[in-house]
Amino acid sequence: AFNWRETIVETEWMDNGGQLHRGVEDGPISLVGGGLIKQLKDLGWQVNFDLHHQFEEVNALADPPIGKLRNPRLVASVTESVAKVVGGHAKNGELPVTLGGDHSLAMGTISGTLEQHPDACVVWIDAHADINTAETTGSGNIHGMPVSFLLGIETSVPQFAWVTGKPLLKADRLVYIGLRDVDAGEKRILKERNIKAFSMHEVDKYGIGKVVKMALDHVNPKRDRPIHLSFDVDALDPSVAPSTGTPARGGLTFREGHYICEEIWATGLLVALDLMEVNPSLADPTGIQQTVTIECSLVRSALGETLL
Ligand code: Z70
Ligand code: MN
Ligand code: MN
Ligand code: MN
Repeated sequence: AFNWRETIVETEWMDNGGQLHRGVEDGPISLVGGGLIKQLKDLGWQVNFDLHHQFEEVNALADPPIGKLRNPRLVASVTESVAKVVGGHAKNGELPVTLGGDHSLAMGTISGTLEQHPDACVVWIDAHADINTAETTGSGNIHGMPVSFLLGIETSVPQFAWVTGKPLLKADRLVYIGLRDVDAGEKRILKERNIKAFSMHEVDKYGIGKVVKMALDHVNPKRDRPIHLSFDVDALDPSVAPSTGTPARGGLTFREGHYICEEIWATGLLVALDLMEVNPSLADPTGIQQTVTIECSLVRSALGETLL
């Protein structure tokens, strides 16, 4: 159904407003420095690399908290810009790859995808559910909240009306894999809304092969819906990918992470990819190198690299 081989667009975003660790804005450039663009060209993609999108004018704004939310204007404005650009690339038949930056960016990327592919489903790979509301958030960090805006659960913050006012993601078009650090309020929301989530417990119980199949059977039973894959690097075990702001023990192995990407690619339905939360300032040089290398190979797996 989809043949995106002709063009891939690398969109790269600077955004560290959704959380407190400095340095996550340097994640994208570290991946590029790790050779990602050449590797994708070697796979046969035509790569348009958009360089860093800066947003200095936004950074200069005074941005006091709104309720508990930190940097709300910065994050709202950056994510809205991201939605426009990602939506524009999708409209051109290109496959946007967004390198974060923190996971609040997924508000922008997924909104952009839905604009072009209203029937798309989202596979969200993460240690965290990122579904806190303005009320349930303990940290005030917006990277812990993007899903609640995307599903229209959180509608009380006018700055984010641009996302909640649009056609929203439906709860049955979203599935999680890798969860293990979920706040009490988030657990309540997942239960109330009947949102499908495969935690590390299910990965242990069934194995990653069965989990990915069950996840796709849930969001994409006929394998006919476009897929947006949003991959937070902290889904991986910190022993595999230490350079991230909120490491949580007991995560996906190297192979489990790659297997997910390989299976999504094999559906032929991938329309957009996010790779988020790489922070090259967190970890020692060996750990940073290790994280950048695995990030590059995850992107390659999601974009068609096979083992044989
Ligand atoms: C916590 C919060 C989070 C990523 C940490 C953590 C959220 N639930 N998300 N790292 N990617 O602050 O809301
Ligand atoms: Mn672009
Ligand atoms: Mn996340
Ligand atoms: Mn996370």
